[in-house]
Amino acid sequence: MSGSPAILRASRHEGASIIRTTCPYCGVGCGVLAAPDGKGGVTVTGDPDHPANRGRLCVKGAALGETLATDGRLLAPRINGAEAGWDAALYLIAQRFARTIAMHGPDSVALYVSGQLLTEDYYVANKLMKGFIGSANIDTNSRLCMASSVAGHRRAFGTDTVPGQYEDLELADLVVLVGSNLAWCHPVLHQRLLAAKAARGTKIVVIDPRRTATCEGADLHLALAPGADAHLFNLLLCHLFDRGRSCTDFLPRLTGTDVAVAAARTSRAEDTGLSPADLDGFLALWAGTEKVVTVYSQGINQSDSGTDKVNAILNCHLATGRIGRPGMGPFSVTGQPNAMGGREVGGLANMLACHLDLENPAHRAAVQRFWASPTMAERPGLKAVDMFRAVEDGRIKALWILHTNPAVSMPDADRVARAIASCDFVAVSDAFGSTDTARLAHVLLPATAWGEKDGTVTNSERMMSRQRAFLPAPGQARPDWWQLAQVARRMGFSGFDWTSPAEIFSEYAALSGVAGALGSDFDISGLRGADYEALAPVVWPLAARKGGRFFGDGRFHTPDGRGRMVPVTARLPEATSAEHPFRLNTGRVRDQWHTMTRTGLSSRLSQHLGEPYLEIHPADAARLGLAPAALAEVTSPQGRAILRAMVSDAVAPGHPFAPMHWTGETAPSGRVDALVAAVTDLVSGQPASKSTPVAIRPFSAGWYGFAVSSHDLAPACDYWAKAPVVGGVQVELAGACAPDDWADWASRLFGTAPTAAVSDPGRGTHRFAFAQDGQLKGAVFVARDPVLVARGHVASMLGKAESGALAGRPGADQPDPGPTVCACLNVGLNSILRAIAEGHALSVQSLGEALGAGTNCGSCRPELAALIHRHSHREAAE
Ligand SMILES: Nc1nc2c(c(=O)[nH]1)N[C@H]1C(S)=C(S)[C@@H](COP(=O)(O)OP(=O)(O)OC[C@H]3O[C@@H](n4cnc5c(=O)[nH]c(N)nc54)[C@H](O)[C@@H]3O)O[C@H]1N2
Ligand SMILES: Nc1nc2c(c(=O)[nH]1)N[C@H]1C(S)=C(S)[C@@H](COP(=O)(O)OP(=O)(O)OC[C@H]3O[C@@H](n4cnc5c(=O)[nH]c(N)nc54)[C@H](O)[C@@H]3O)O[C@H]1N2
Ligand code: SF4
Ligand SMILES: [Mo]
Repeated sequence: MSGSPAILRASRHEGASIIRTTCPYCGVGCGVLAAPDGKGGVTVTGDPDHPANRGRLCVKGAALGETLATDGRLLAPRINGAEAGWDAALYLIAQRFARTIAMHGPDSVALYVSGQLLTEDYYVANKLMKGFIGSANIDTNSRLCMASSVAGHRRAFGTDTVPGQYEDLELADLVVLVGSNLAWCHPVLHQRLLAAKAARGTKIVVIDPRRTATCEGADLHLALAPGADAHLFNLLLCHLFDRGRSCTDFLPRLTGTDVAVAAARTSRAEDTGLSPADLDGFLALWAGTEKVVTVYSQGINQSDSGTDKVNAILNCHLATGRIGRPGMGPFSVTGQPNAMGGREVGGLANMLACHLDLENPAHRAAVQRFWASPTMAERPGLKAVDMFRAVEDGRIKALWILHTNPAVSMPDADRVARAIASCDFVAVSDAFGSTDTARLAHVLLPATAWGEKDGTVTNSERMMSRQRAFLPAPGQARPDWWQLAQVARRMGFSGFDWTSPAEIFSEYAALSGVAGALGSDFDISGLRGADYEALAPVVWPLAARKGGRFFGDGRFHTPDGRGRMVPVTARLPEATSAEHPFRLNTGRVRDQWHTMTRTGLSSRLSQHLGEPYLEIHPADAARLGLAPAALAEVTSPQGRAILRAMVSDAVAPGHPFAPMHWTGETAPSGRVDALVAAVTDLVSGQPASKSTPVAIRPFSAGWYGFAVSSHDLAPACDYWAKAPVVGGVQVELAGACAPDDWADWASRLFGTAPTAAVSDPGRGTHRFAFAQDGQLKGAVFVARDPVLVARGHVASMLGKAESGALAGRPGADQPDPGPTVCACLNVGLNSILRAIAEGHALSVQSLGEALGAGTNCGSCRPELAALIHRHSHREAAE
């Protein structure tokens, strides 16, 4: 890999420096150039020299500069809500941990960490817990994310090793995307795939019960029955053997072939829910294409049989020898920016560092010697769901949560929040002090965030890249590694004296050399003496002879060196019940990141899908009497949520979808994990976040409202959802019972009396404006049905002349652009539909030429294609 300078002397910004760093969002791991303007602002562009993205960024990466303001940041440590010094806060954590361990043993404390920690942070957390506290009660949100892939890899390969590289998607003739919404969740990798398709005609198959934006670029969408993936890949395995498509040269490199095929024979075509034509077409295509990559993600991992599903996929690649060679292989794409780094470092409760085995005494002894540690964890610790159960029942009495928001993102989230609230002692490290989890902490530690901290991350293709600081730490914020090391030192442990991430990285690289000598594939000791500051993106294994791929030579990391075929008896998820007849699927939207603490700060990113919603099939909606844009009340045995109904045939009847992003801060009744059952995979402990049985009925709203305000609002009603707009916030509102006096209600909402009002009590509509010196500061619209106003237009009037605001829509000379589709160039749905209707847009390219839509980052191009597809057809049909 050629060395590119870490700091580019300015060309575009006179006198300023441009820093090379890596995007803090998804596992694609795009290189970023950050150009600070010296006044707190930063211009962010894609790094043309980074091999992962070659200059491209998706809309989240492109909007990074809009999320760096320090308003709302946690700037000083707090103890029980009161500001405190670092020393007091660190001492308190060390004392509470030490005391709890002395009284109740090492397993009475726990760390819950994150795949967004940098490798150096992760290394310190793991060393502290496993080597010095002597318990493996350290688990990570990667348990909710990658655990089934980790377990599947270890069963098949002997280690958790991802065989392939991104370029395999460009070299393949067939790419199968299983349970992956690549267009929204790994957008730059998706763009690379589409470019390869345009260049060489790559066939793309999407396997997802839901029609997603990813289906737009695909040749075939298999809307299989929820959870039927192992049946499908079992049928494929049988087909491969029955048609003589297995690889006779590779089979001797494998064990367990016969039992795997015998188990696969129990799967039936009808279990997949696919038509015979679609099923046969897929089997023939996969079997007949040598260069095939099967990409999979949360539709596979987040299942109560996720590990088996992973192995059902791996079995097909092993049986054909289509693994670890250019353009071939199974490819589990990681979600978080350092999910892979955390796996390398051994961040999970059942792993040791550097792909070593926690349960292997020789491995433990070697690591203990290297760390010169007093004690070592000898058995796996509690996995995330069990860890919070242990917090709930008091087995864990002191907990430290870093860089994750479990009160929102864990299944059965209300119960998890109650468990955290009931714990004797909780410390939380976060960049923000108001998250749902931070609000439950006794000690709150301010963390430096992206742009302020230094370290390394590893992306989905095992490429390690540097994240570099280009902004000063705000207030007293400190990096996570420093916080962990300081507590370790205060607990009396030695070996935590680093003064920089570079020193930690060097120690880690040295440890990987010890692991390498024990046979581990993760050996980056060659990077030990490297210039950390200038470290260019590098893929391991470092030895070039492997070409960056594993297993193509038929050598695996199992004791006998052979790959293992795993017998998979496929089963479908538990049936739904009469009481909870719908199966709730959950996941992500294009422009938000998880619990929205950062993407939720950008008004641009909040325009695309800015409110919690339930995507539900028209037949279900009709049967339930649920009108489009009405509110749905969703209940499960775990909890309740209220979500906006998005009626759409993209989902199957009985199988609605809801995004996971909203929180107590943004939409308290839109927290989807309050509904999700904490059912886990027996092997991996990963929760099944995509298949909770729920009941749905219309929320009987007595009124609906919509407000904009230049200051933050704290509504008190059954439903509200907040999103930032330029110069303020917009809030959707609803309640079961209408207040007696709307003017009084509006005054309380805004903390001041309205300056203009238009009411029609007969029709139940009320509109209030709030102005100061003639400038609009706020407005609220109330109606008996979902409020029909041009939201973007009303929001854009904030700070402008008050007159006309209560009309709720632009004058006749200004057409309403409608909800945003292209967030970069701010192009709305209505404008796009008009261009299509007027015949200006027969392709994504001509739409771009006409309106600019889709011409910047390209994240919205699949949606533009879908709109053209649907609406030009409709025009033609009408
Ligand atoms: N915009 C955005 N991008 C992100 C993130 C984000 O928050 N926002 N988060 C990152 C993280 S941490 C992760 S883990 C990744 C996740 O990336 P993905 O896994 O691609 O995203 P999800 O939306 O969770 O789920 C993928 C798909 O699985 C489908 N699915 C559900 N059940 C089944 C099933 O039984 N079988 C099959 N075949 N499919 C099923 C869902 O319909 C959904 O479309 O995204 C990363 N990228
Ligand atoms: N229903 C459902 N639930 C899911 C999923 C799903 O598909 N469906 N997906 C699961 C998956 S795959 C994942 S990965 C999880 C993600 O879930 P979480 O990890 O809980 O989500 P984030 O919002 O990314 O949380 C990161 C936290 O770290 C804080 N932070 C930002 N920068 C820093 C920093 O530098 N240091 C520290 N200490 N803190 C910082 C942020 O403010 C935020 O509070 O959600 C899981 N939950
Ligand atoms: S695809 Fe987007 S979110 Fe993912 S790393 Fe690249 S710029 Fe960041
Ligand atoms: Mo994830």
